[in-house]
Amino acid sequence: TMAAEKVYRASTTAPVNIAVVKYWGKRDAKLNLPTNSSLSVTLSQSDLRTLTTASCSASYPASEGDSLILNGEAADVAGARTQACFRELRAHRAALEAADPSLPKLSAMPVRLVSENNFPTAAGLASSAAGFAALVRAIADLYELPASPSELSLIARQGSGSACRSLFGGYVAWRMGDAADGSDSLADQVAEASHWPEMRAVVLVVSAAKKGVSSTSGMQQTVATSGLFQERITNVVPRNMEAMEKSIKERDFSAFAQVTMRDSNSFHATCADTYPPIFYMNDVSRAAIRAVEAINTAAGRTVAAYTFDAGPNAVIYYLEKETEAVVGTLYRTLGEIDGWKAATTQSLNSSVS
Ligand code: 2P0
Repeated sequence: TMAAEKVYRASTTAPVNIAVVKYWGKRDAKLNLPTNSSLSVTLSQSDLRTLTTASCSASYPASEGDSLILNGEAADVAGARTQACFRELRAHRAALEAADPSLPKLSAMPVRLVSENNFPTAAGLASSAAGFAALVRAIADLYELPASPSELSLIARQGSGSACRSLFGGYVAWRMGDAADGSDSLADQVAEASHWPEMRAVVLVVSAAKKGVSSTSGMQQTVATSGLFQERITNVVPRNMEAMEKSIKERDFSAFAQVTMRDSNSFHATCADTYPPIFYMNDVSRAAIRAVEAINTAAGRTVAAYTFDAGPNAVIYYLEKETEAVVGTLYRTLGEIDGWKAATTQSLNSSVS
């Protein structure tokens, strides 16, 4: 019949987010429940985003099951985290279908996903966050689920922790929650991007190499071995979350920048305190820190903030009016440093969206 051959389809994009108070540590590895809350800035979709199309049809052979083509190549969907996302989204759709028998039975059809990043997946930028956020929203749109971004963040979190923050633009908090089933571990928006339209970020790509220690295993090792980690989750992060939210509400760049840099340093210190130690930053990363310090000293104010995730690349936050002082100086200074001769810098002066 015609109905059996119909292909249902939905496309969406999800942006990359870069944390200014970092997620590092799980209290439940299966549900991706964190040991601390975190806060991120969502970058502009024109610069860094994943585009995903989800489709389903009764004509797709059941024997093929669900599938994903990522950047033109077949990718695995059998992993427990991807399976958790599919399972939850299908259960929501099945509930709608049970309540309204006139709805097509999409929940019984295989899903095909086609996904593409507009930035190099290997560059060590937060591709899993945008990837799982796009996967979840594309299927939720396909299934016409009446779910809010926060409700979808609960599902995306199970794909990759940081993905829950990519369901919102602007400034986004992931509240750690305390329920054992994870029902209160979700993202909410602290402020729209338009609240602070002068905010910019530049990404300095040090290395396109894949990172040595994955975030998932790195944070497990930290939780198991670092004493400094206890201080971080008990005192440092709660203080940083409060100061960060205040700085955003008051558009206080100096406070925003100082908390951002100190939280990045605290995260990398707990990595160094992990046994055996984990090093994500390299000499080139440290040169970028020195360059930012020199810029702030020369300005007599804090006009730039660095932050590093689980890799050597730097993200520098600054305000639009300081573009020349920050980005201009950064490129000139880093050009004189040995490590940067082989490095590629990428100007992604993004307004957050
Ligand atoms: C963050 N990172 O808050 C921190 C800062 C890396 C350093 O979230 O195991 O890929 O999938 O939940 O989300 C990277 O960890 O880890 C991360 P999983 P995820 O952005």
